[in-house]
Amino acid sequence: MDRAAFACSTAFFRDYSSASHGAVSLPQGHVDYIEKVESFSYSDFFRDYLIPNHPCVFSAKFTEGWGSRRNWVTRDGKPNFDYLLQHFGKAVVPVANCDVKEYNSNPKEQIPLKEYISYWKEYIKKNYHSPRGCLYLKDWHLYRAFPEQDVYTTPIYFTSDWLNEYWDAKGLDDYRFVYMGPKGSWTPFHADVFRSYSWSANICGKKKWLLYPPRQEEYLRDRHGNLPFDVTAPGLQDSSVYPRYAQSCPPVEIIQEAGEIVFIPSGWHHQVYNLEDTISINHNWVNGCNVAIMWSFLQDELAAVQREISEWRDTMEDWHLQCQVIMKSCTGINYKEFYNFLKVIAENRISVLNHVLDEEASAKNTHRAATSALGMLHAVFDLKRAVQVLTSLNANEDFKKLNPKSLSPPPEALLHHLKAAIDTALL
Ligand SMILES: O=C(O)CCC(=O)C(=O)O
Ligand SMILES: [Fe+2]
Repeated sequence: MDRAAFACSTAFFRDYSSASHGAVSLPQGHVDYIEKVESFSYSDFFRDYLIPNHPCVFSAKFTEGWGSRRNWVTRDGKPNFDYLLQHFGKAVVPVANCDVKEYNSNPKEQIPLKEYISYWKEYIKKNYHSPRGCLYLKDWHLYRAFPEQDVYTTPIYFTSDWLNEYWDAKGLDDYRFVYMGPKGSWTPFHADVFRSYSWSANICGKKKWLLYPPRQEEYLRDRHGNLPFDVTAPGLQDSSVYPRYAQSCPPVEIIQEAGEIVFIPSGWHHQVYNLEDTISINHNWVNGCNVAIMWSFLQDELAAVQREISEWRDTMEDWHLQCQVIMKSCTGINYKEFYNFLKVIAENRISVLNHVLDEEASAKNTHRAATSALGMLHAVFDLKRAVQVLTSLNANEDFKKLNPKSLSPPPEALLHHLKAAIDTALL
């Protein structure tokens, strides 16, 4: 991370001890547009969007230097199929069929990119029709498959990213994706994995986003408590099926043009349309600002599993463990892994602090000492937020049932270690 970008305010990371949890009062339909790169610092983003959990749109100036914007797009702003074929043709990519509903999603298959691009060309030629339906390439881990390609660099605003830091270290997964789809392809109503933030940049094309602030989705549930697949479906007007729909506010609407980046806050449900042939790059990420939202989501997920198998609670000896197994397979993470996630991030931050303190001790000039201090503030902020969530996790009755003392290190010892590191850093 470019430490100079934290230069705005040294008090910055200390002043947000209570997470906002997404209580939002946006002026109806208004989303800020960030025009200029030079006058928008990391601190501005942190204060005005990350902490309050508000969406915003970055102008195309923020993606101007990206290789994908130069190479993946033709002069007339369309996807450059030849370039994509040449560089990635052999890749096998996940493709969803937008015309078919399977539970609350679209069925997916894996096909070679080469095949997807021939389909896409043919689809355009046949005036956006195909017997195969409207296919949308989504959630392709392009960066993981082609890390050496000059595609994009993550803007500094999105680089405090615990999710990818943790899963990169495990070497198994990441949350960095490419989407490509013809005009008319779309993503059904959802909130992102673990209630993470998302940023999404259009390499070419145009998207329409419909966003609902946290808790608005409660008005969109049907009488069984299920969320809609398509929030624009006329069926939502039927109050015998969607009893609270009349009380819901209209969504915040964003039209995102080529080159622009949309910031989707934590826990905001959304539905997305490609208004033209569109390619986008997106990351999901969690950091000290929304990790409490992730933790509260995980508690809701466990409660849902517990309700689901409540009838076996008294007869199954390892019922609590079974709930964790099911949670892991449905949600992608369980309580022990969440503990490990917080531990890995917190230990990484302690290494930063130790490194900074060593550097400071040997710093020969004030400039070096000052930049060290800025990196340190962010590390201390992260540590404080990790301590808050770990404290809540450690006090949680379901977590206590999982024999936490057997964890390495046990939570009490880890918390003690982290608090001592914070105190030393602030001395
Ligand atoms: O672009 C899309 O179709 C969906 C993207 C999305 O849901 C996200 O970035 O969170
Ligand atoms: Fe999303």
